[in-house]
Amino acid sequence: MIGREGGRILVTGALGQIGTDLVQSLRDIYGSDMVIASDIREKPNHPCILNGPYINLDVLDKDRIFQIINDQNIKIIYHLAAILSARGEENPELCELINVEGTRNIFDAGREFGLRIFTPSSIAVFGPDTPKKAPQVTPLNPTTKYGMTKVECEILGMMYYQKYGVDIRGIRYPGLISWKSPVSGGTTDYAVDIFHAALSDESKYDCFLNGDTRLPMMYMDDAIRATISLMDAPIDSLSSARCGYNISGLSFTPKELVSEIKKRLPDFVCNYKPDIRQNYADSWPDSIDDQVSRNDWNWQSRFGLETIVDEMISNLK
Ligand code: NAD
Ligand code: AKB
Repeated sequence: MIGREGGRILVTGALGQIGTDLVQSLRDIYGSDMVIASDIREKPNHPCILNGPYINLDVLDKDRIFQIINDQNIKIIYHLAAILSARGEENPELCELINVEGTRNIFDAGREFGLRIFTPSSIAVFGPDTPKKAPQVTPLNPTTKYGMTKVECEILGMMYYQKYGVDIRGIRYPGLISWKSPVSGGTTDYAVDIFHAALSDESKYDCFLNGDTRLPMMYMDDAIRATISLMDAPIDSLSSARCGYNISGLSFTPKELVSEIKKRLPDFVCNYKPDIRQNYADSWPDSIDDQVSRNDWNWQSRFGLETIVDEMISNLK
């Protein structure tokens, strides 16, 4: 039995940065057999995924999604399969296809089978005209293709909720910092890569953003707790932000992160060599106003910069 619905949980895109952590947390709560991890990649090799069921699933294959939901008695989906910002700008057609069509397939399954669905949004929904501290409600004019797909999915989610009663919920995640899996394809990835580089023999990193780029960030443990809390919240406590709740962790610049790392690893050297990802970062806000999440489902972050740096270094060592 899972939550209110009874039945099992399916996680799409489970081999990515969030899935690796989320699958483990869900299995700790509900039991390994109740949580089916899936991804387009065929062979998982991570211990967090190998300790329970795994299915190969492309979210563009609607028939197979429906078949799995039916055969495995799925009642809840955490839909994480997506293309992130940097990879999305390299291949906008693929980004549109996977992020929007893949999500529409999951929403259609929600409509057919009466599912509860979590689908992440991102701070990338905001654009250069957003105030530096992004409000929950503000015009959404992203300049990246990735951000545009996230806005489309928030709107689509509200449409499926209002028209068909599908219980879709989402969070606008900031950049996430974690140690269990490597990251790639995003703009906030520097804040994970930098720890791997700092702990390497060379202890040197070429940062692809300039040192003063302030971005909203969050430690993965906070993000997982937010995700599970939102999915557990009573449906009538949720407001019109239900498909894209702002949540705030902390904000820092690469220079501030480097300074914290150097307190623990004094020989570490970081050079700043901004590339095209600087443009994406420059279009996003510095920080996030998350008052609506605090009011609706009692959200509050726990991890600050010093604790995150301690945790990353001790776990990666
Ligand atoms: P990730 O890139 O690490 O993982 C995505 C996974 O999706 C990969 O394992 C990939 O193999 C899989 N995938 C790609 N195409 C697929 C397909 N057609 N069918 C099935 N699987 C497919 O991404 P992540 O960081 O884990 O992000 C998960 C979600 O959270 C995404 O929607 C992302 O936009 C959102 N998000 C992430 C962050 C972050 O900092 N990690 C921030 C904001 C929002
Ligand atoms: C990315 O950098 O693309 C993601 C995000 C903020 O959505 N981490």
